[in-house]
Amino acid sequence: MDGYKKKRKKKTNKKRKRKTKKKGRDREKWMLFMFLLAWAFALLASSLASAAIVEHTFKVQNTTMKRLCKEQVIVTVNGRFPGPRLNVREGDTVIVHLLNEGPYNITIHWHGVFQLFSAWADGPEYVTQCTISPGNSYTYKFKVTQQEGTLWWHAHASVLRATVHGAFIIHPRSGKFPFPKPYKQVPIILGDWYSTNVVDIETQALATGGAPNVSNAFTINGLPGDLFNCSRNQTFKMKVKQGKTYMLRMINAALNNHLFFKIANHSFTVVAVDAAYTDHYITDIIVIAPGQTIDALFTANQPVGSYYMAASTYTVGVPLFDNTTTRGIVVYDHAPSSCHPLMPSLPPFNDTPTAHKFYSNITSKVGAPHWVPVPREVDEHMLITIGLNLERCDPKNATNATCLGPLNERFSSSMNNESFVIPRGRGFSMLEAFFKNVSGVYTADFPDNPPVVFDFTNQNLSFNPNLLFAHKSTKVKKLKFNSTVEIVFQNTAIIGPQNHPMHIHGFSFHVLAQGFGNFDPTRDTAKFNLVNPQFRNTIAVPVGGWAVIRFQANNPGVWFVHCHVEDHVPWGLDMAFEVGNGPTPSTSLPPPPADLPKC
Ligand SMILES: *[C@@H]1O[C@H](CO)[C@@H](O)[C@H](O)[C@H]1NC(C)=O
Ligand SMILES: *[C@@H]1O[C@H](CO)[C@@H](O)[C@H](O)[C@H]1NC(C)=O
Ligand SMILES: *[C@@H]1O[C@H](CO)[C@@H](O)[C@H](O)[C@H]1NC(C)=O
Ligand SMILES: *[C@@H]1O[C@H](CO)[C@@H](O)[C@H](O)[C@H]1NC(C)=O
Ligand SMILES: *[C@@H]1O[C@H](CO)[C@@H](O)[C@H](O)[C@H]1NC(C)=O
Ligand SMILES: *[C@@H]1O[C@H](CO)[C@@H](O)[C@H](O)[C@H]1NC(C)=O
Ligand SMILES: *[C@@H]1O[C@H](CO)[C@@H](O)[C@H](O)[C@H]1NC(C)=O
Ligand SMILES: *[C@@H]1O[C@H](CO)[C@@H](O)[C@H](O)[C@H]1NC(C)=O
Ligand SMILES: *[C@@H]1O[C@H](CO)[C@@H](O)[C@H](O)[C@H]1NC(C)=O
Ligand SMILES: *[C@@H]1O[C@H](CO)[C@@H](O)[C@H](O)[C@H]1NC(C)=O
Ligand SMILES: *[C@@H]1O[C@H](CO)[C@@H](O)[C@H](O)[C@H]1NC(C)=O
Ligand SMILES: *[C@@H]1O[C@H](CO)[C@@H](O)[C@H](O)[C@H]1NC(C)=O
Ligand SMILES: [Cu+2]
Repeated sequence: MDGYKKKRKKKTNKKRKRKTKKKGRDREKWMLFMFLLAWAFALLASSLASAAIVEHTFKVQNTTMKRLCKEQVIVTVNGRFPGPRLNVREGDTVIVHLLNEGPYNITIHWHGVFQLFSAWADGPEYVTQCTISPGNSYTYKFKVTQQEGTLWWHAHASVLRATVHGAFIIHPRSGKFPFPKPYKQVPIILGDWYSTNVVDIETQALATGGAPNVSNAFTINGLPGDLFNCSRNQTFKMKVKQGKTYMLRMINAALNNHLFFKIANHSFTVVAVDAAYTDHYITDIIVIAPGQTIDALFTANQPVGSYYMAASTYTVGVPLFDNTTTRGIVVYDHAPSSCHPLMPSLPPFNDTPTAHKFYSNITSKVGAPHWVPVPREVDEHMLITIGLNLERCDPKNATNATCLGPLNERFSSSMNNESFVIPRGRGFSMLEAFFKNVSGVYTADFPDNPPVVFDFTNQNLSFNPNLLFAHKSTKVKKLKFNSTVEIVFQNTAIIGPQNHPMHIHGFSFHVLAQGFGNFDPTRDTAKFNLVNPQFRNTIAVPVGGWAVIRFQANNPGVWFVHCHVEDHVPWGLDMAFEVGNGPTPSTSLPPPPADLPKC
């Protein structure tokens, strides 16, 4: 943050110097005119805030932190959990030097950033880059354009994002929001905490084929809160002044859990989701899926006192989950120190009606900065089933001999019955293979439709042996530059129905409709909102239901598509789009940076 301010200042000073020189060269009678001109330019520059370079160094390292009465070595950026906050203005260029001084291979993803013509900086391991191994470095460089609001950055290798993440805030270039400027902006990063090494948990689960151990606590800005006996003094406190309006920049960085969030006796006005402005939506509860972000205003309009903010999970179809509650405190100025904060009542864990109302009710703000109309003509129609599966267990095969998944098999998951294998150990990332035309890393035959049509959401078929097993592959769907794609994400009930938050890299998409049961084109196409649908990068597909999205593939590269429930990623609930180059050099993928890590 400090670096950001310094750079900006330098630039402004340079400008001023240039102007002073010019002024000095001009004749006396022009002096007043020139002075006025310079003054006008200075005004213009400060209001339009010319694009700057925002430069940071991220040192990935082991850090010992104490939570829940136990010290734990975690991987952090610059020793912080959550990691450093990035503040940029729309139009700025971001340069982050990543130095890996930690024990694991790592990459960083800038979640929701469009990465227009900069796919090399997107980050998912073996998709756009090989990993940065311990002792090595890579510089991420990209421009942030055509979007503003709250996003975030996180590790995109193994499960390291559990502790390697932070806010990525894109301020309006003009300094103006399409609503009155809030008194203060406060990031609220919802995360989770594991009292053991998360990488060990994943390694163990992938070895056994079973479900990974669950987190021990949720956190607000890294703190579990005072419902945990050992974390009484690890409770996030937010001081407010009565009558003032605050903007919460909320991020769900938890690995596997959707979260309900409330502040006792206060309501919110949602003004943006996934860095796209929305119509003002008033609610007393926020529901946020892993990967999603929400900008919500709240006014400290209650009697002076203290009020808890609290979060717990929204979960359906998961037998074992973290059922704890994290909380922080909103403290009004002059609140008596002895007062007992009021606690909000959170919904039951499986309250799908509450979640669905929030997820489906918000609309985009037509004509707001960076608003994008829904493309009317569709070039590619896809129906993609998403859900869990099994992988056959073979007691005779050392690599998959342990069978702690359902039916003594191993957990798997798929999209259109293709269970994605991240192409490690193939010499190149998928993006390099695309750019250099190397074969053997992936194939371009991802199906447009499920291979078998069945009653997708029928739970009587959850353990039907003909439907359970999915083939392992690394397949992409090829798209022509600038083509428009419409996707029906259809949840299945295989193993059990769940809400899968689907994230697409490189694009935000319009959410045309959502519903329960099987998508029915004749009935459900009529429900499409083509006027002011949500514009998101992560859509929570209703449990036992579907969601329809549409986007324009205006960005060449290989773009990962996956469930943002971390457990489902290595099991295979992923695919990728390979978007071809446009007609000109400026609409094509540039060559890779010289320091791109090699496999
Ligand atoms: C970091 O911590 C991990 C897990 O505790 C440990 O295995 C590793 O040796 C440590 N590495 C460094 C460089 O300190
Ligand atoms: C996961 O939990 C099980 C049961 O509590 C425990 O035995 C195991 O050690 C845990 N795994 C890790 C990696 O902490
Ligand atoms: C927390 O402390 C209270 C009272 O000191 C005790 O009753 C409760 O069992 C403790 N809870 C845990 C999880 O240790
Ligand atoms: C609370 O903080 C104090 C001082 O920072 C520390 O000594 C104490 O152990 C902490 N208590 C708990 C329960 O974490
Ligand atoms: C949370 O889960 C634990 C163990 O799974 C259980 O003992 C406990 O009663 C649950 N608590 C709540 C509030 O559901
Ligand atoms: C404030 O919240 C408490 C606890 O949630 C509730 O009992 C009370 O009715 C609320 N008061 C007002 C004025 O909303
Ligand atoms: C929002 O939810 C309410 C109540 O469930 C419903 O009546 C209304 O139509 C919804 N609005 C939108 C835009 O989805
Ligand atoms: C596990 O072993 C079986 C039988 O050898 C094999 O068919 C299956 O493909 C193996 N699993 C994976 C992930 O390859
Ligand atoms: C064992 O499983 C691995 C993958 O898990 C697979 O590649 C290999 O072919 C299997 N070997 C045999 C003998 O089935
Ligand atoms: C998935 O593919 C396998 C073959 O790899 C097939 O046996 C199975 O029926 C297919 N399942 C579905 C749901 O399409
Ligand atoms: C891509 O499509 C947009 C609008 O649909 C259009 O404005 C733009 O010119 C197109 N770009 C190219 C290179 O065709
Ligand atoms: C880490 O990266 C190195 C170099 O690319 C590779 O050899 C190694 O297998 C990777 N380790 C893991 C655990 O993926
Ligand atoms: Cu999922």
